[in-house]
Amino acid sequence: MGNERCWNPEIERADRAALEAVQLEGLRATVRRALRTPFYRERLTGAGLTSADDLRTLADARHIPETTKADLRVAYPEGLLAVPPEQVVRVHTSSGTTGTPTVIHHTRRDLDAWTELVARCIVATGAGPADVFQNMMTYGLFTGGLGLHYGAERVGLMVIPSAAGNTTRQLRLMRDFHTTVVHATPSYMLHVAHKMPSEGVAPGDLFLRKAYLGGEPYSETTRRKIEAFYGIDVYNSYGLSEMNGPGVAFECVCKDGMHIWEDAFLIEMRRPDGSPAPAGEEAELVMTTLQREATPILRYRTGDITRLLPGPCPCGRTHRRIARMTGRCDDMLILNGVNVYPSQIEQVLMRLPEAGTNWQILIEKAGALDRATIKIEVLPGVFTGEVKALEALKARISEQVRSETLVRAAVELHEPGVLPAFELKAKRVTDLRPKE
Ligand code: DLL
Repeated sequence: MGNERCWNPEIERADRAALEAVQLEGLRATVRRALRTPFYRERLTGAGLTSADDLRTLADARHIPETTKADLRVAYPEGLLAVPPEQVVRVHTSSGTTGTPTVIHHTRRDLDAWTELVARCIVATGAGPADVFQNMMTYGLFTGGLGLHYGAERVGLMVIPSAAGNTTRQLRLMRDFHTTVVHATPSYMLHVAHKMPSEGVAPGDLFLRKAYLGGEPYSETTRRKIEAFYGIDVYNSYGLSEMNGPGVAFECVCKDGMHIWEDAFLIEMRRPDGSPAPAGEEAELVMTTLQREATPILRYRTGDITRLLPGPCPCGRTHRRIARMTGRCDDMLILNGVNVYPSQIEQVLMRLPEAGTNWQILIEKAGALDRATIKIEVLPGVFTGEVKALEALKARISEQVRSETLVRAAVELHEPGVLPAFELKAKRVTDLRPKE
């Protein structure tokens, strides 16, 4: 497999020394840009880092303060902008809209660099211009849609920008245009599989060969289940909006861990106490952008738990591989691909004049999709009203939660004192989704 085709063989197969030289240059450029932003200027000078020249080796990155999602929110909307506004050509924000989202600005070169990374990922899976690519990810502020779109066009695949949802139409497009590669969340891919019998479509009626699945965690068992049902190869794709979106790490034809593009991102593995984890140990992935102009981000704590895989990959790419994510080190939930923190839901609920003090969210699987139910205690007076009024209240709560967090949830109203009370930390989330 050593001769697998690469989009950019020079960099994808670069030896470690060459790669590290590119990284050091990228790190210095990133710190130089970061020093132009109000947020990082204060942060970096506070840590005694006033010039990018202070960084002599990659190991010096340890002296740079870490960045968290909360920091990015504080910097909203332009505290991290490192270029004049007229150079910005696009903006993306994180999913979920309550409170302050995290914002990533892109220059034309940033979009070009992101497109290049995605092009590498696509070619690494063996796809090429003869393929028909149906992009079943949400287009918009969410990076899943546009992120893959331009990379696929650059490689020369025919792109069907079908976006998420409308399964009947997705299946029709797949059949009529002979789609060979799809991009979706694993839950949506399973949902389509569940719907196929009632749509009168069998896997043999389709022309599918590959699926790029990511945006949310899934297991090796789920991968195999999807592969067996459709008769295709599934490639794991990892990314996050703060690091562009998809195109951060992707499996190659070996399907054994995801190559993380190290010329674009400096990676560190962090133990909970902040110390570096040795290769092979599960730890939090921390990332620094090395190429981005508009929004440089230093030592970003992704919250995602993974480990570096040892040894070279038979495909010949030298960029290291990370294992499938095994969890998060915070309480972020991913519901049908939408990221949400329980605190965001709480903010919406506690603004309601009818709300009592206690609430919970129950998460289950309904077929292939995640189903959320919010149970909330309401003030005693509420239950003296008519059934119709109670139904309207439930619908209003559900709508407010949806419009502010993008999470669709059923709502149950309860009398005060019915939900379990907690003396210390409240356990708001009951997640009954199978772990496999
Ligand atoms: O989910 C970007 C993306 C879109 C990646 C499409 C891949 C495909 P965010 O909405 O910012 O961005 O969510 C990022 O989702 O920190 C992980 O917790 C989780 N995540 C993404 N991909 C995977 C994966 C996009 N393959 C957050 N496995 C990340 C496990 C994943 N978790």
